[in-house]
Amino acid sequence: MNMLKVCGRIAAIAALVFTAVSCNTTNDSNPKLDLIPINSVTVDGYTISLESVKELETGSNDLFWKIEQDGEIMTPQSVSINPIMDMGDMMHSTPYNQPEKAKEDDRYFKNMAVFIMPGGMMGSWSISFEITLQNDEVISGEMPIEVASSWRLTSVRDDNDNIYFITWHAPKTPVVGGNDLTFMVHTRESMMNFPAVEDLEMEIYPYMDMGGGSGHSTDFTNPKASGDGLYEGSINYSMSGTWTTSVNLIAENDTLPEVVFEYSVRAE
Ligand SMILES: [Cu+2]
Repeated sequence: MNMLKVCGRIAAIAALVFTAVSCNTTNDSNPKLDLIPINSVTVDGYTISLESVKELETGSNDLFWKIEQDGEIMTPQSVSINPIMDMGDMMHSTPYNQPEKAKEDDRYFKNMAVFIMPGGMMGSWSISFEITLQNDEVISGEMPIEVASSWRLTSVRDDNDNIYFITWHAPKTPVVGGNDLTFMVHTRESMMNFPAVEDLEMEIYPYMDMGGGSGHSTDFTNPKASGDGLYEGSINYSMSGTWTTSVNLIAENDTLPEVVFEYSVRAE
């Protein structure tokens, strides 16, 4: 093969690769949203709907907000929320951020909330909202929600009784092979304020108990702080089945008591 042909071939491959990459980028910014309804309330003739990719549970949740009048979707100027758990003798909030226009689908506003307790016997959750429409009309109300218990949230306290809520943010469904691993860590400054903690060190250890006193770990990298309370590492699972991952937070050179996440890893 002469040099010209080789170069032509490389150019052709490069063009193909470039096209493939462009297509991927387009797809990634517009993934198909597969939402389920969580609840909806009607205020002053407007229907406010809360949707998510799954039933709400302890740990991190993406909340999608939609506002409709007579079946027509409205795009508000802003949506402001506040999740509250009413526990009878006290109320508290949870770590969350404010909704912004969803990149995935401009019919929705989207925010993240980490629910720190399940609803039920202990108390009930609701999200108060205030929505400013394009015509400056403000609609406000409350959205009652159910929050189920999950394995994705745990907490630990330091010697000074500061609490750290540790959320297993990703992978949502661990699978055999390489997984990007993301935790979130929040603390509690008051019952209504749960800021992200950005300056911790984190050490993890994934382990599979094979029974009979034997077990093994697998390849992993310790998560590192990447801002906004996120800690990013990886685990490459060698087998499907039940795994545990212990997490040690190191705050100001103090190693806090170990917490353990237990979950199943799917074959694919
Ligand atoms: Cu509570």
